[in-house]
Amino acid sequence: MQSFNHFLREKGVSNEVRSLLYHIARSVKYINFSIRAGNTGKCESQNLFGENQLKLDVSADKTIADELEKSELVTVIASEEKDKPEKFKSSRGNFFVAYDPLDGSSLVDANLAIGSIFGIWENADNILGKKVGENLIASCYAVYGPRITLTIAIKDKGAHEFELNDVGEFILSREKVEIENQSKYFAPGNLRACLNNPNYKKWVDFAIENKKTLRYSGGMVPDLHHILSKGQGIFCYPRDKKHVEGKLRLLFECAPFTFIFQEANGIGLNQEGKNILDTVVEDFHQTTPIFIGSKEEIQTVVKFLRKH
Ligand code: P6P
Repeated sequence: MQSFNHFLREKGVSNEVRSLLYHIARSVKYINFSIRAGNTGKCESQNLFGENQLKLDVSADKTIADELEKSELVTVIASEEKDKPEKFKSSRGNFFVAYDPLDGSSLVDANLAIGSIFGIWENADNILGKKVGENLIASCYAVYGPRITLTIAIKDKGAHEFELNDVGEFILSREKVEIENQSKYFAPGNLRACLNNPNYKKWVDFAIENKKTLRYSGGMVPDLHHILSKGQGIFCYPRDKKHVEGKLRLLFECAPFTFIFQEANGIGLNQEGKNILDTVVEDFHQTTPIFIGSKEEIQTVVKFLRKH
């Protein structure tokens, strides 16, 4: 059973990135404790998107920010729960970390799995105006479900899953996660888009006619983790009248997951069929439609949306 740090060292991951991931893993452990402690009440506050914040959202956000500051490797952080990025005073590194502290937190009261998402850029100098994939060197996400897992992808070193054991260590549970080109599962998010986009409806009908199995919980993290766990799947969240540029956030959700999926031979495209990681960052909170999963299947979906 390989420990998190031992495995990453063997993979040749730098001391700095390993140390930063260690602090992220520690924040995941603390967040898991607060979820299990049942602190799921609502705050009075709302985030930038007008979404009610749970006490858990705010505490998870603070837990992560504190751990990133303690690492002394991060210069700038951006959180889905904060209106603006924050600069740390003292840091001996120059990493930029964007994170969604508790994605899908509204599902907590239904006792469904939720997660945290992290992207790590090696150069914190202005990310605005650059392609989101430029300097993105690692991404990871935690699933707070029946098991607590942390899946980590490092540039050109693959994606690997670690599971929290009963003594609080993350131990390697799946090395080199791979996604096949075909899939029997599909996760058609934002079905409302079928009302003003007949091509999306055509693709959903095509998936049903091809007997694909629906797997959609409403939580991006468990829904995408399902694809990586089964090694196949299609997750879509197209634009619609309410979400003209999609709902899911480029920096906090779509870029980190596209990075992870690419390291697992999957693909993440926008509604024009372009790689999500080629999207130019214009605003820290910008959103994008996303189609992510098994390569051939995702290319089929995007063709449906563009051609029919
Ligand atoms: P809808 C959760 O609020 C979230 O941000 C993602 O985790 C999830 O994939 C999406 O929104 C679900 O959106 O429109 O189905 O509620």
